Amino acid sequence: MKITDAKVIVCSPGRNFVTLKIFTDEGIYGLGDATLNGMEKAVVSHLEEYCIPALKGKDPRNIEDIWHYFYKGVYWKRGSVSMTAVSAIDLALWDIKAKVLGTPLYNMLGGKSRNKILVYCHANGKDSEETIDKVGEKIKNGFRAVRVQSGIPGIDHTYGVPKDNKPYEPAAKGLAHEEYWDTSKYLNFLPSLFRKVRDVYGENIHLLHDAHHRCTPIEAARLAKELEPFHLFWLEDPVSGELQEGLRLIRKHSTTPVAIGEVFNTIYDYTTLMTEQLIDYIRMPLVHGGGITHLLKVAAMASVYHIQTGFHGATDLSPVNLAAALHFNTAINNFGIQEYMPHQEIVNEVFKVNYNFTDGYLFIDDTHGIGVDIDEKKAAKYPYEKASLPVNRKTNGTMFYW
Ligand code: CS2
Ligand code: MG
Repeated sequence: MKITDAKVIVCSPGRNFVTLKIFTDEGIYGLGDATLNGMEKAVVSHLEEYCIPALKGKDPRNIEDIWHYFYKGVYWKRGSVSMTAVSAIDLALWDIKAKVLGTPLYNMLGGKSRNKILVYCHANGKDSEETIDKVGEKIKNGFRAVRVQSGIPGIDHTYGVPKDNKPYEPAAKGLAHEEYWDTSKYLNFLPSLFRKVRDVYGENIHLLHDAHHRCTPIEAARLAKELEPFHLFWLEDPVSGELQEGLRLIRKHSTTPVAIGEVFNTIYDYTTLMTEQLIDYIRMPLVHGGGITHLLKVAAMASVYHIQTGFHGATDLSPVNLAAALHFNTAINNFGIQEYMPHQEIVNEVFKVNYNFTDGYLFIDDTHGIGVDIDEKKAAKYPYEKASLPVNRKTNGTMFYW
């Protein structure tokens, strides 16, 4: 079997997506998500200039060898752009192999460890009151786990809260706009929000929160300690992950579970975090973390340290990634939870999906392969529009993490 060609489909049904389509001489093709929010064209160029020419002629069944060809074979390795390209190739090859063998992808990953995938949704409001109402709405919709984000008194606009009633999409058209941040206002506000949420809804709902890389280790330790009484399912990205040993301080002060890594792209980003048991969930998604081939290795190493998966699943990860994640989550033993920000309806005009949400869980069907297809004609109706993630400054003007 040979790869005859591949192409990159860029479209923007409500937001930008990048999809790799690999063709073979047996008429079977595979899809991979190559979307990197705000940097889409960098991945397109990497795939078209460097990867696709090298893919042609290879046997698509040799997934492990091709993975290492594009990892070990590349001198300037790692990083979000190149690893998103590697991930897209990997997803497409697993899609092809499962289609050739006439089976849904999960059967190639060990078969079913579960029949349904626990998911968490987002509840966000401009203030505590609106946020608490939104949590109630999500519970009524059947969700058993809710990520809680709120506007913060004294900060004009912050991460995770839409500026208007439109679906939350952090990337805005054109160049990056600037947002402003005040960590002390955030730290002084957040525990009171979770106290109110617990007072209203009690303990029988999983609550999560995303600190979005914005604390120093000691600030994160304070936050995790003060959130401890509210029994969060996890506190996400408490610090920026570059300094893995920075998370030691959080562990010293709190039993609040920690999730990190949606911006990571290889197992090497996790080695200290895992071996020193500084985290409880891995967030690194298939689309940015080396695909199925690499995440199988990451999840296996995580299982040694009682660490579970909690894959990133925001709307800027396409239905191809989400479906592949559901196959992965179906099969592995140390699955934890899956983020589920439903894509806008318009996205389903372009991507034909094989999953559905019921009563707090996602269910995937037995379509062969990953099970998602893309309608190229419909995709062409929604051309790419440059969009950028915000940049963030502290209120004293200092550039900071967004
Ligand atoms: C967030 C993301 O879902 C999350 O946990 O961190 O929404 C993130 O801000 C976006 O994916 C960035 O593109
Ligand atoms: Mg996050």
